[in-house]
Amino acid sequence: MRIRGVIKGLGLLGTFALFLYTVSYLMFIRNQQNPKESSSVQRAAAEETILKKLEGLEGRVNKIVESLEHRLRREEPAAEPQKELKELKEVKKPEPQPKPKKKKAKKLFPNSFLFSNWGEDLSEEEQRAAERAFVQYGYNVFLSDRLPLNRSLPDTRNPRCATKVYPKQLPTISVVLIYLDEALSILKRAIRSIIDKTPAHLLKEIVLVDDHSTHDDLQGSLDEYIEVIHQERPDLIKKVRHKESLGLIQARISGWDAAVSDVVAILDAHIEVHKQWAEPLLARIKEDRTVVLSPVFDKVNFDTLQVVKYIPAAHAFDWKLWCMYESFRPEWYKRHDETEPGKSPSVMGILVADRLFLGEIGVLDKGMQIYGGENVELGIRVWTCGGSIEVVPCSKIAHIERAHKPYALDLSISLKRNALRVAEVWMDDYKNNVLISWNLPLKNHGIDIGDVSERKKLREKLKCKPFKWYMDNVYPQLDTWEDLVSYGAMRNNLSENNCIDQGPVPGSVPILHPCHFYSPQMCYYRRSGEFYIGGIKSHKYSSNRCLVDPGEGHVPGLHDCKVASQKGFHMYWEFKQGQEVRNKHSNRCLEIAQGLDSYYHLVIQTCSGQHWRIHNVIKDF
Ligand SMILES: *[C@@H]1O[C@H](CO)[C@@H](O)[C@H](O)[C@H]1NC(C)=O
Ligand SMILES: *[C@@H]1O[C@H](CO)[C@@H](O)[C@H](O)[C@H]1NC(C)=O
Ligand SMILES: [Mn+2]
Repeated sequence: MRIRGVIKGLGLLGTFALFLYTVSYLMFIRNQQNPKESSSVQRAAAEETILKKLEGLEGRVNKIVESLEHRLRREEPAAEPQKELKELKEVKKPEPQPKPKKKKAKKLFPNSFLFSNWGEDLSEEEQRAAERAFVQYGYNVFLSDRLPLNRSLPDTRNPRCATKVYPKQLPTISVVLIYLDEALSILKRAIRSIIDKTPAHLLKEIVLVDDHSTHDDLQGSLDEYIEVIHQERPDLIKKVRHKESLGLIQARISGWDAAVSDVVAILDAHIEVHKQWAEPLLARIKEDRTVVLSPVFDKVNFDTLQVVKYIPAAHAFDWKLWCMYESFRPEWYKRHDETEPGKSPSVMGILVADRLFLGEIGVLDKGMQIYGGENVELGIRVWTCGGSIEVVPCSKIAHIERAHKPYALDLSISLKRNALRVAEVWMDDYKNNVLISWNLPLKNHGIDIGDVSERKKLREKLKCKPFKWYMDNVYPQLDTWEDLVSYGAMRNNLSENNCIDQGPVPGSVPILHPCHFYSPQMCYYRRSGEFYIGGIKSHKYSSNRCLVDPGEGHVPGLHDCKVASQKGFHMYWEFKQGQEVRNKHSNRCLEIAQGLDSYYHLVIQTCSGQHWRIHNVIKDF
């Protein structure tokens, strides 16, 4: 699963400092560069990547602030995904080194993430072995191989969870572990923890789904371990091995297919379950077989393998269908009982459900490839076709957030395709939002999404509710973009190779820049008259950046729309395709004008009848 994870690692202030530092670094790069000299696509792409990360980070910092405001007394602030953090570490100032210990070995891999917080005392030979395994697996296998399989984990639950009493008679559970070239000791530890922490009379089987691993130890050595387990628990473990790698989604489906118990839990294999993880899930499904559940994940650091507690949160997504954490609905917080299950728009990937019910509603979309989007499809389908989704705070799973994944390098390719399937089958008129979010044209986007007819038939057969119902009732935080009328690059026909661009970040002055069509140049015009430059946010609680006429001078402004609105800035514009962009208050226009340097600049001035075109029209405006 994609880990838009909550990380405590850096803490709020650290994250904020890192964010600000990076922003100023970016500004530095931007200022170094004359916009007229840098039209190369590579440059733009590099910029785009940095900006994307910044956007992501900014969003998350906003969320942190929000969630802090939201629940000030909680001990664990939400933070952001490890992936972005890691990449950002490259611009982080080196921290002062602690005093060297006596006869410490030379640091052989000073730039490896593995050794930033771990491995001080290793010999050179050990460092080499640890680094080799880390590069291969994305987590610290060297350490894993040296920890007991039944190591104890801190109890990170709310203390009241331990006092809850669950019925003795509960549905039985099949635990499915999906893996592709997982480290043997990690997989064994997952198995060990499931056996040790699940009541024996409830644990019917563990289904190992091997998505065509190539490592030898996942054959012979794993089988030896299974033999040992089978001496105490005959036939507990079932192995499903794929003849070729089918991807995470197909692997999950095949795991469900092989399972036979009342309830199926489909998990990653780099996990350890916590004490009493199964009972709250099984009790909830016993009450209502149509509820699909997720435990709360704790993070296991990929380097130290230590457990970091995460607070319970809902699982949701943006319009690209990347998954992310989200607040529960206000009702959950009002109850002031952190042990109660909370409603959730979707799951992150790991899921626990009544086996037959999951089958009745169509398991997962078989037509999806590799990774991503299947969890959102499941979320929408379960909610609109008669079930519901909940996150269960008293059920905890420790999950390693890997530094890198074994599946395809660029997961966005499969996610994009899968997201388009979800849009086509489930989102009715709102499917455009997925296309807009991926910056694709509404017609002829040229991406083969495969056959969706089976999925459409399923939706009809189950008589599922419209997507509008889902947004109104399950995920109202999502901005429906209903009054969005156009999007894409904005060009003036006096200078066709230049595009409106958000300008330096941080900063509040949009500019004219040679077109590269990446997100800093994406514009969005709403029927309300708001003009966003440099991206559009998926959620109502996030803020976009609005073009404003400062009222005097000729320099256009670009400000947080909520702030601009509070301050009464002139932020509403009259615009029709191929016509002028005129401010509704000041009556001045956004135009381009040649400066003393003979280049065109973006200005606000008395309208002279200039013509602008935006790349994509959603509806006539
Ligand atoms: C781990 O297993 C060993 C051997 O069975 C046992 O002696 C030890 O107490 C166990 N440790 C924990 C933390 O359960
Ligand atoms: C820009 O477009 C307008 C309207 O189509 C046209 O009248 C004008 O000549 C164009 N200007 C240039 C420089 O092409
Ligand atoms: Mn995982």
